[in-house]
Amino acid sequence: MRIDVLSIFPSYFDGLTLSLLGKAQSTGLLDLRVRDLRDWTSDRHRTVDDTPYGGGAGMVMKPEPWGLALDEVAGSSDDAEGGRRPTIIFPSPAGEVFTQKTARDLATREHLVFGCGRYEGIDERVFEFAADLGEVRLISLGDYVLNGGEVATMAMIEAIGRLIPGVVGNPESLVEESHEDGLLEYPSYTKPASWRERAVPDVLLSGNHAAIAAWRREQQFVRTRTRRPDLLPDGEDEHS
Ligand code: JF8
Repeated sequence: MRIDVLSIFPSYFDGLTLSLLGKAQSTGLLDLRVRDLRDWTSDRHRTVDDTPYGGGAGMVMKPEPWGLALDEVAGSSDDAEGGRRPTIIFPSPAGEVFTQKTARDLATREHLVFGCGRYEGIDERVFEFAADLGEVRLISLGDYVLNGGEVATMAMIEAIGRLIPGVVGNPESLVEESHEDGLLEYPSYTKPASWRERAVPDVLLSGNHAAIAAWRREQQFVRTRTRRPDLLPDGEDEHS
């Protein structure tokens, strides 16, 4: 999978070279290209923002650098020659909310482009123009306010990247994850069996694999009903 990121703070993404996604890049499973939006400015101050038409607080990102950047990373011959179009994602608090389902969908794409806004956002015509180059998605990380799209993009790339086949060594560890089966994960324990007077639940030491599986499932329902009842369809919370 190829992922292009456009940002005025490209060093935010240095962390994506660590750990799992760093390995995915060195093995060629993930081709991550982070670009500085200011590379597509031509004035001495490398200006990417301007005052909003109609007035109001703050600044808006100018369309011209975005147009040139998208021409280069999303309009590139590599996609178009194969008849393929990239998926162009703009993190936005006004977008659809990102979930594990969104991550699974986006993990099937060959080419993603993330456009990271700052200030009060991006000139609306950029989204219209981007739709000529690919499928445009406005996606929100959640219902709270960030200062820009970078942190949301990092979270999305991590969630998507680990679903690329081969990135997570043991594929079984993917299906046991919170949210993959619509329930929260069961609690985990390791040695020692007693720590600061706190014991590991007996069933986990019993060697009874059926009892362990049943206990874990039960814990998933208890936790989900307590912490995230919104995840349970009505009537499916009758366990314990
Ligand atoms: C932004 C550009 C976001 N869940 C979220 N809260 N806030 C944002 C966000 C995204 C882009 C920009 N300010 C300027 C905030 C997401 N995704």
